[in-house]
Amino acid sequence: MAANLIETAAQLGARKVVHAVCSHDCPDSCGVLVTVDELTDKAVKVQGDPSHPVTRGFLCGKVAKYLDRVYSPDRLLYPMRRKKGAANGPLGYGSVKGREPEAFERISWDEALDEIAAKLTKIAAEFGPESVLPYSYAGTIGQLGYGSMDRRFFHRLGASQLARTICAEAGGTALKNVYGVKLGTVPQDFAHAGLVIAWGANIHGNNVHLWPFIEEARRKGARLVVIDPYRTRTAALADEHLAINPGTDTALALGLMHVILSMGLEDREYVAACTNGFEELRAHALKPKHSPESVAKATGIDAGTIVRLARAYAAAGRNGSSGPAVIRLNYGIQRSENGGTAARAVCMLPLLTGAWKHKGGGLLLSTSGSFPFNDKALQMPELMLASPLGRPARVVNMSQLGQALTTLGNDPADGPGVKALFVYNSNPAAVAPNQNDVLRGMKRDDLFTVVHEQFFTDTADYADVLLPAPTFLEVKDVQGAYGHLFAQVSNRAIAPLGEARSNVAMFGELARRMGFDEPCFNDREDELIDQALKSENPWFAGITRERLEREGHVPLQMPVDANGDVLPFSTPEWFKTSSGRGELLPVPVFTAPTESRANAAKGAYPLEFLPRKADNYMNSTFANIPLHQRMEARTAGILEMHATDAAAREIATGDAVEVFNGRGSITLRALVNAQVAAGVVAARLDWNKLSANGANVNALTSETLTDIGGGATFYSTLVEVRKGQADIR
Ligand SMILES: Nc1nc2c(c(=O)[nH]1)N[C@H]1C(S)=C(S)[C@@H](COP(=O)(O)OP(=O)(O)OC[C@H]3O[C@@H](n4cnc5c(=O)[nH]c(N)nc54)[C@H](O)[C@@H]3O)O[C@H]1N2
Ligand SMILES: Nc1nc2c(c(=O)[nH]1)N[C@H]1C(S)=C(S)[C@@H](COP(=O)(O)OP(=O)(O)OC[C@H]3O[C@@H](n4cnc5c(=O)[nH]c(N)nc54)[C@H](O)[C@@H]3O)O[C@H]1N2
Ligand code: SF4
Ligand SMILES: [Mo]
Repeated sequence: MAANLIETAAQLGARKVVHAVCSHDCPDSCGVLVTVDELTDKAVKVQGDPSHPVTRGFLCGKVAKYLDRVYSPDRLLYPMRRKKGAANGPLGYGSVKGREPEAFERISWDEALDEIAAKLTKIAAEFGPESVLPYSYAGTIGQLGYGSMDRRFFHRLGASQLARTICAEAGGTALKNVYGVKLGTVPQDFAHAGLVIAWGANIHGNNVHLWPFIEEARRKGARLVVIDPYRTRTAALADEHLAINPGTDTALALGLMHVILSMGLEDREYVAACTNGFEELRAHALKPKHSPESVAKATGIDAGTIVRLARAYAAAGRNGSSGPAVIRLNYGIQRSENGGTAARAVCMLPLLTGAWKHKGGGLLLSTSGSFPFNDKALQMPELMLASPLGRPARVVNMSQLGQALTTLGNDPADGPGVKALFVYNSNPAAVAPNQNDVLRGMKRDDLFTVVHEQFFTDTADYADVLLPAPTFLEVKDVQGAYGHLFAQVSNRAIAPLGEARSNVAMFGELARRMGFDEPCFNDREDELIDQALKSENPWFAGITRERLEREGHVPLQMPVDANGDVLPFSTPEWFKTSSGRGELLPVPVFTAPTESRANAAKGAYPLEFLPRKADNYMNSTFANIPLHQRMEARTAGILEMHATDAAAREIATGDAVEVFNGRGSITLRALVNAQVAAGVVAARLDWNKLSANGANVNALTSETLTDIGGGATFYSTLVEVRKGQADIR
């Protein structure tokens, strides 16, 4: 493969082709071939790696246009400092139209690092190092960029630890509770399925490289059923769309179990060999409250459909005439108050039918547990003991940033208030829940804020010091995936633009300024990659940096069956739970979210709100790129609502509407359509400063945490809607 690349480069003359990996927070982790003009060191083309078995030569719509992002005139290219006296807050549109915001002045890296080091040192001495809060998520999911030198730095400083819960903690923990490890059906094997259920999973929008395998299965007769309260493009392309009431997936899963178990459709042999707690679950699922009729009331899906789906699910793959059933569970259902239980309940379904035994059967939530990267070597938690604290620092939950910035420290037992916020790989001003409290916190005059970014994001608006970060074309990294089983090295295709510095380089430099003299702060990319790959786990056998550099992508050495297939959970050896089996206990109990229509009667906000992701953005990333904005024009500033709810409020398509609850209000334009059922309204995530009154959907979401894992509950949000404009704040 590498030989091919070199030949291609030679044919191209002054051009070379470099293998990189898309580092965005997406299950697909695509292999990307970057064509670079060697004379100008400019990337001239990006394409999906045709030799990567999951990328298969294509990129999603967002990254196919990636050069628009890399070479955007709006890139933050130099360190900057907020001018003395410049207001701390929204910078307005100037900051996204190629002009450097007036509030900032350019400084050198030396000045920036000196200032940050001096400030952090002073704050740590005065208030204790835990008054420093790092805030990062998955701007890059490269192992080094996501968490290596940054963690070493904050551990050595004694800064608060951040619980990174905003995305996947509830579902991830649920999967581990049931299976002991984050593994699932091999994505390529979806081509062999006879029934595919996309459960809280917008495959075509968020995970498009799974789609061709599903299409292949459908050409052979498979059906695709989508369970989603919103008519996503995945739902529109499916054989059947079940518009479930938000937050009621546990009820539906129990209803399906009720039908399967009352008809005796479970796989007895598999259940006996591979599960724990079957009799308890059976007794629980067979209760009348889980009958199709009762479940229909909670979920909004009629009883006949539930029976039909349960029978089809249990029958798939059994009679030899069709392929097995596979569930693409994604993280949609776990952004809900009881989302951990819901994910656990859905995860149990293939344990009852034994769908795991068949190629293409089972369930896929995440494959991230297949990659035994040595995070301990990368992140060195033992450095906390070398910090002035001399102990592990307290943990702050990132899904409650508003509370952390506005109330932490009020009770001395919780430790100091947050005095310094260091943001990288994230745009919390736009993506964190309960935005009004988050912004109130960020506006505090006594808060020192550093933001390491590629663009002047909503969070950059609140920075005291801004540092330029590179895109994935500009750095070297090593990456796994949460939607396939190939390890990859991402090579540096071009030099960092302007004065951008990688997370690794920036935190390494800063550590030296702070006087941290441990040699680990001198490690560079190659050393870190070697450390990341150093593992006793046989799944990484033979996977070295040199091999990844040579081959681009390398499959994990997973155990295979007699046919050479990787069939997770087909046999008892796969389970890593304490019982050594698929764990059906405790039995999942359905409770409607406190913020849901089931409980709406008690409050003034009767509508369930879906504050969605955009198909052509990546959370808040790409929201400022004109080309991507054009692809998302249909839903720009739009509230989608059902005709019944619109009529009841005398709202018509095109009307300005105020969407509000006790936490905030935003202004959108109504679009009356059939994307949502009556009782549900939907709008998508955007940058605040590109929104009507400077606030996005997260002005309405809450800091309530999920039942399991302490995750965010974006999709358990009640609102009311009225015609007219919210007051501009
Ligand atoms: N284009 C694009 N791709 C992305 C992203 C993006 O922003 N844009 N984000 C990336 C990230 S960070 C992640 S975590 C993954 C996430 O990928 P997904 O897990 O697919 O994430 P969501 O879009 O949050 O949720 C999926 C679907 O769940 C539905 N849903 C909401 N509430 C419920 C419920 O109670 N029950 C059921 N059954 N469904 C519900 C939503 O309407 C949504 O269509 O995608 C990644 N890929
Ligand atoms: N309403 C609502 N809110 C949500 C969600 C939702 O569906 N609805 N989804 C939630 C989910 S699942 C997630 S994962 C979070 C995502 O939240 P975030 O992780 O904050 O994701 P992004 O909005 O993509 O912002 C990532 C930022 O990192 C920057 N970045 C990229 N690469 C680098 C790098 O190498 N170094 C540095 N320093 N910066 C870099 C990008 O420019 C970008 O601005 O949002 C959550 N918020
Ligand atoms: S965002 Fe996802 S689908 Fe798009 S190129 Fe990156 S990894 Fe592939
Ligand atoms: Mo996410």
